[in-house]
Amino acid sequence: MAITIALAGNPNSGKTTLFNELTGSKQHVGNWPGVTVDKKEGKYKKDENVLILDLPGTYSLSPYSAEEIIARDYLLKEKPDAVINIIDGSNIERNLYLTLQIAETKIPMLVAVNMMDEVRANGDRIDFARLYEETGIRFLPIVARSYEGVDELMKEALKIAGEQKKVADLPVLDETIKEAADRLTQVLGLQDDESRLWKVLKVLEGDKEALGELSREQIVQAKNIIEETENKVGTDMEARLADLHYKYIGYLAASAVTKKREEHAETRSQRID
Ligand code: GDP
Ligand code: MG
Ligand code: K
Repeated sequence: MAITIALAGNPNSGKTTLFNELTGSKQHVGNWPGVTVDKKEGKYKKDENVLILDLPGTYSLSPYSAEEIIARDYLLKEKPDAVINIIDGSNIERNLYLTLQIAETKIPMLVAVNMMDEVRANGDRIDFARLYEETGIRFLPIVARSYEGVDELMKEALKIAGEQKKVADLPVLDETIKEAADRLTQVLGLQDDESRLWKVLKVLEGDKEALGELSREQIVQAKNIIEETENKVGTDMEARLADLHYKYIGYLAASAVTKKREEHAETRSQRID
């Protein structure tokens, strides 16, 4: 039986470079907009029972752009056996937002921290053991462009795909939002649903697609919970949830990343081959 591994990441994180290496494809890696909107799949060159899928590059799994909708629908409806979330190691904070979103889908995942050549050249340090300790998710260093770490990455990806070990809830929410999430879980009857956290957070955010799946009665009750919680926290729910996610990301980065020169975050976007 075939195993499917999806590659998900921000634009320019190196997904296509990794995809081409894994599938042996000689295809040119382009950077122009829209190049990865097509769903690309290929067989893992070292095991033809493994299918590799290159998802469109996205910064989140919101239902706003075509890329986000493709990536999100694929992860939630077709469900790969595992996700390799590839992130740019020289820009960890920005990339971790998508990581948290994928973690909330509960699909077995690991994180490939790419561009380690640049991280090293910048003199930055990443504490991989700490990232694992904090999240229970494996973070593995790679240099996709020169195949460094790629075999180890695939070995681990196939292991987690085989074990089907779900990602645990990360300590992102505060008590007030947790209480709202628990109440909403009851209202939606989601106690034993493995996508509970994802669904509840999306409804709390007012995500159109998630709301579209509720009955009218559930929408009324959800809106009540949202309104009461917004009154308690004094800000709208979408902003509060974004804040909590960024706060956790800030904490993770502060715990595990040591930057030698801060200015690199800015010059990095102008990187030229
Ligand atoms: P995608 O948008 O996620 O598909 O990213 P690409 O695979 O197109 O890569 C974006 C850019 O980063 C390209 O110029 C790649 O050559 C470059 N790149 C990919 N992997 C690495 C790496 O490990 N180190 C460095 N320095 N550059 C890389
Ligand atoms: Mg690409
Ligand atoms: K580059």
